[in-house]
Amino acid sequence: MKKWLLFASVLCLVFVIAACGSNNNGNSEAASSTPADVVIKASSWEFDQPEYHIKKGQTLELELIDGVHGVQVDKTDLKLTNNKAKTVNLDAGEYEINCNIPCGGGHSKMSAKLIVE
Ligand SMILES: [Cu+2]
Repeated sequence: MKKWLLFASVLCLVFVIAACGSNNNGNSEAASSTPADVVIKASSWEFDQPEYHIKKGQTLELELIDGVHGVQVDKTDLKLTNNKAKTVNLDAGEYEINCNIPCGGGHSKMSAKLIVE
């Protein structure tokens, strides 16, 4: 009888662990099932690349590594918030991107270039 109880407990534990594991997998699959064409990774206080190249009609996404940041494409109404891909329908050219969320000491240094091809 005790053996059954132990077996049942272990089985429960396995289910709990499996459920946690599949939840995590579900999340990462959801994120990677619609990958943006270009991802800007932001941390405090820099973007991961000095410039990003994108073709008109492709999608652009902001990924936060640490801190809370946003992206504003200068002189346009294109803004990005965390993990929400947007289609870039800007004319070809060079645009400046800045962080648009006051994020602390290095906020004003957070800029990069977006080159639309
Ligand atoms: Cu900022």
